[in-house]
Amino acid sequence: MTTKHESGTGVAEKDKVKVKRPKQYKVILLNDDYTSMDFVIMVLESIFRRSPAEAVQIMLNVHQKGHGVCGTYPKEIAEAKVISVHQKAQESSYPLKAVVEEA
Ligand code: TYC
Repeated sequence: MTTKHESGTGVAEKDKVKVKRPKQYKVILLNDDYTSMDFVIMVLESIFRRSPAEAVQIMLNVHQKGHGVCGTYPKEIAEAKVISVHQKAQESSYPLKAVVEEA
């Protein structure tokens, strides 16, 4: 952004005002051999607000490739989502893991 102002010289000067957008972070879901597919789909719908069709796609992608992106968020939100995944998994005794990665 550029703003004009007068600093006493009678000449309007321009100051550059940098607009910093918050850095984005990916939440990556990791595959394992024990968490049920239905549970992963439920996590993707409830924590990551994915549609049922998107949730199935992301789950299958993680199941086949070993990892996959659930969503991209500002740092604090991404970290809070990882904590929610681990809490829900622990409640159901699943070893499901998620990690945050800079986008
Ligand atoms: N691999 C699991 C199974 O066969 C399903 C699964 C998918 C687990 C994605 C974790 O992040 C995951 N039941």
